[in-house]
Amino acid sequence: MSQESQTPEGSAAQTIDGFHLVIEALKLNGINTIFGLPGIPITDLTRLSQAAGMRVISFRHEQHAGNAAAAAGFLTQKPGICLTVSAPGFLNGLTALSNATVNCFPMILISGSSEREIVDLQQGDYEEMDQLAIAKPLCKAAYRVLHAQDIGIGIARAIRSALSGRPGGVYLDFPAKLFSQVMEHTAGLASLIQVVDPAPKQIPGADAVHRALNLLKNAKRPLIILGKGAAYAQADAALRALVETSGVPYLPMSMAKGLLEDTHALSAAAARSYVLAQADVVMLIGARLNWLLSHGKGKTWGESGPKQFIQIDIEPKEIDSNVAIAAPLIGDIGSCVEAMLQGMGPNWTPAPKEWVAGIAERKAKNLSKMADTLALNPSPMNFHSALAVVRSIVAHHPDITLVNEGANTLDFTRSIVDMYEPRKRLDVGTWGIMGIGMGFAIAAAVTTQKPVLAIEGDSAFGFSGMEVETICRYHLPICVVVFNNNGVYGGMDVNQSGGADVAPTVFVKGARYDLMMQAFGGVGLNATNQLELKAGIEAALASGKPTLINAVIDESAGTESGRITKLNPKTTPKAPVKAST
Ligand code: ADP
Ligand code: TZD
Repeated sequence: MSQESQTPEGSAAQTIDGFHLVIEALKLNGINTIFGLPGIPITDLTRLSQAAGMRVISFRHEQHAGNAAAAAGFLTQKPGICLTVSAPGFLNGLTALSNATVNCFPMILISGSSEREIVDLQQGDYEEMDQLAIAKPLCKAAYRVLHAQDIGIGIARAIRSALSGRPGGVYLDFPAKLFSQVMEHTAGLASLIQVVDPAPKQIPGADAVHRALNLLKNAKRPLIILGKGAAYAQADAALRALVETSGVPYLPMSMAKGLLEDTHALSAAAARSYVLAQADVVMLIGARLNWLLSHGKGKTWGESGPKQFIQIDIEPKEIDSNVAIAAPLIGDIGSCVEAMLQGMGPNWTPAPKEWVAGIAERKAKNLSKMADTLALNPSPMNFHSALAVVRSIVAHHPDITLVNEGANTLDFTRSIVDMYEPRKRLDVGTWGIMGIGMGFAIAAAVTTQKPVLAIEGDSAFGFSGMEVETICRYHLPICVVVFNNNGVYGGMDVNQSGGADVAPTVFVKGARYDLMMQAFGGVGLNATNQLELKAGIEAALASGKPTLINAVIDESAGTESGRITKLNPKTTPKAPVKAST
């Protein structure tokens, strides 16, 4: 780790270089995993990090390394690290950094960069790019370190920026020259910083708690909405106590599923439209009123009369972003929920019985309808019949992580597959982005060391499919199930020009994604019915071997854009249009 060099006086002195300062700074802050892709100028950083005892997961494309870092940040409350080369590698990682920031996941993208003097004069260096300037608007904070003695400060700033307040993505720019700079060993180590209390508790004001409790107390039809901020906060016991003490029905947003088991009596997920339309007081906990909640207004929310909102969030600017928030509670979710519980005391009157009973009635009706559909066993499989298998497997293995992307594959999985434990569902998040699949799955396998099941649309899988090699290389217990319906949303679209090319949404029919996993020594299976699918997933969970199951799904089963069809601008010509010649 250290090397000898000659001091000006000629005596030997121990030195430490930039590479080792970076490694020691990360380790000092409890960061022991790097997701990245080697190349100039960071190849030695990956190699030396491994030599220093860190886990280095080397990917085939930086976007997936970045997604893995983001998911690791979400799961562990420590910023996930993504390490890339300059210009193109940096840009590949930037999509993930930006996505992490939008999702409020803490991560740090560390990219090597070319020489400042040449970049700033635009003299055409190897992979020349002003990376810092490009990263700045797309993440929470961005810093560049030019001198070895500032590596400790740079990494400390990055960690604190990623974790404090609303979590997010941070960019750290390390020009190539930094790595070979040396410092005297003791001074070098002394320059590193162990960040103290990077995500300090933020206690809400007593008046704000009082205001929120008053609103909740007087509600006739109260509703709690749990978002992925609540999952991130790891205040699981307090959240359960709040729901159960208040007796208020709750809706989990996608990645908050499992904070309380989806089978909980107070879950209103199976009566979502009803509760959103009917509730009179809505308490948002770590959830934003963005497009996923129809911005808190309009038909979804009933238009029957003004609702009043309580919002728990760490970011003050989030309040009143879409509609008026009657009772904002600014603070970390753990502290806010504890304060609410304390204010409620032991004699709190639970939510009105009629409201809870009305929801239970609707839930029962909807769930029995769903059970009828899930009981069907069509050939070929459709989304429901394939997911009936997944649903039952997750019920028997509640501790596996479920990664999920696609359109129909996403929407149906979210509503059909119950989750039972916190932070076990990772998906496309706030942007609805395709390509998170393998990166998130790898992060979950590496951080939880438990099996992961990735339920992937065939289009969605394609974005990160090459990472099956990474999965095989690190022997990760990941079972990927590709819902293969021959295209984006389905395989039935036709070329409206009548030309020879297939329609833009159609893929090669009958493709065998399972062979991709076999190519790298993993298990590949083709499943054409429920029994084969069930046997394949169960074998994968039992063996822990990297597995890819090509689940053949009826190509006409999906709808375009899944459940967000209304966001899709569309004109459908009545008859095929002849191509102009
Ligand atoms: P969802 O998509 O599940 O509805 P969002 O990503 O829209 O969730 O919202 C997450 C919210 O949680 C963000 O507004 C973020 O500021 C907030 N948040 C994240 N971590 C915490 C925390 N520890 N305490 C309070 N709020 C948090
Ligand atoms: N590119 C990126 C990065 N994100 C996106 N969301 C899209 C493109 C557009 N898109 C969707 O919103 S869903 C989807 C795309 C391409 C794939 C849907 O097809 P699928 O799933 O095969 O994954 P289903 O289950 O067959 O619908």
